[in-house]
Amino acid sequence: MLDSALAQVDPETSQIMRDELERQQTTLMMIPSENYASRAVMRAMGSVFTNKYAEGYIGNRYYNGCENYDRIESLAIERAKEVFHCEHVNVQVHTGSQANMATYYALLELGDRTLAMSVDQGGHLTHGKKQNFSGQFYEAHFYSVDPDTHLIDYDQVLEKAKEVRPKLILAGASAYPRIIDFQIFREIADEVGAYLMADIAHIVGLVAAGSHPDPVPYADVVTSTTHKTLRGPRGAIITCKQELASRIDAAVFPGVQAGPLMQIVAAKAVCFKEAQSFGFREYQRQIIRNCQALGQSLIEEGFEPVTGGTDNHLLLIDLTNKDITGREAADLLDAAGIVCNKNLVPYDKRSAVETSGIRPGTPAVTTRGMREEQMYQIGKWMAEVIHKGRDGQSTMPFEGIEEASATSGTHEGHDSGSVVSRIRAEVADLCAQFPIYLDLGD
Ligand code: DSN
Repeated sequence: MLDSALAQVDPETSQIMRDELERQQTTLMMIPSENYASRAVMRAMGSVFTNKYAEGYIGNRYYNGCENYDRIESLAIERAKEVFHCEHVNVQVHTGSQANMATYYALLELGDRTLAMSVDQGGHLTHGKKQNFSGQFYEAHFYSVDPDTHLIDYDQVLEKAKEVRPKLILAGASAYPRIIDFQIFREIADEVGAYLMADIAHIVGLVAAGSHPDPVPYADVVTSTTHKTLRGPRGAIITCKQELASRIDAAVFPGVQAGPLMQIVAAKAVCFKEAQSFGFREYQRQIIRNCQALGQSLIEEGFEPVTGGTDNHLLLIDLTNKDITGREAADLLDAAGIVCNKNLVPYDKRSAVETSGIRPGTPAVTTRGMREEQMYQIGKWMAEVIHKGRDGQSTMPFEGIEEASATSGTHEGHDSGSVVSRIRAEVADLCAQFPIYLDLGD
């Protein structure tokens, strides 16, 4: 990766890459949609498969010389089918958003009605937001979470489905900390004659490991990323029933894409193998245990997770009772080396730029080997940063880390800036105990 060839050809890019490696090594990656891909996955991404066009599908390409591309795509498909027990899978689709776009394109006519969770309640941009294709080309309707429990209210989804009569119902979220019941969604879809699409971009690893109910038996189409809890390359897949296979494939190519990224398809093959390997199920279970431990630590500090906790890999923390916005909190935490994102909470009174919440998650820190004990400590650090770190703190990550290391452990009586600096140093110490990519910096 960071080899001498790159450094010789392009020292500037090489240096930025080294800086990013150092950032990843010395900070806590707590954005729930991020993870550390394995060396094997990264090797496949940076391989000779990047050099060739392979438009078309196996045995039916538009360019010559694709024999190894057929082999690698077949391998990825075979493995994906073993992992997801699906009838058909498209492994060419570039991203989660394009997977959703291709699905809409395959199943809907322009102007058809859709029903999904809105982005301000936990859904995704591609689930009908008006600035996105899904809100511009289709008539998007939304179901909400319950105003008190913040859980999906399946009775309300049914009521809304009967009122809207959508052609497609979408189950899935980017910021929902609880189990999604795909069987109930299937029953609702059947009641109104709609397609059911499940977007499991976030929870895919949990699903693959049996730690979250599986949508494949219930949904007509399932879309997913491969780089979040699945820990593969930045990419996506679509699985579907056999009868929709040719429509989905045609929607991906030539519908919304041309040449596939075959180096990414190769890396998907690797990640599907890793998802069947010893330890993957336990890894996914540990993600959940870690998230619950983090939630417990934060609850003890007076924080309020939306729905009271989590069943999955993320927490949505409502900061309203802490008199701090999500943006301010995320910036402070970033300065302390705890990288998470601001997020709207259901029925948020603030804008998407400010927000009232943060959305910490545990897939990446679990990949580093951290357990409940470390999550408990991270929760305490988060609380201290949010409670005491606000005044006088630079929001520049890393600033003051050397100085803070020297004074680590002498925090009583320090001002808010030094609270952040001290915790930044303690975070770096913890990261050093759970190293990643040690061999990459040479
Ligand atoms: N950006 C992803 C997330 O963080 O949830 C969704 O696309």
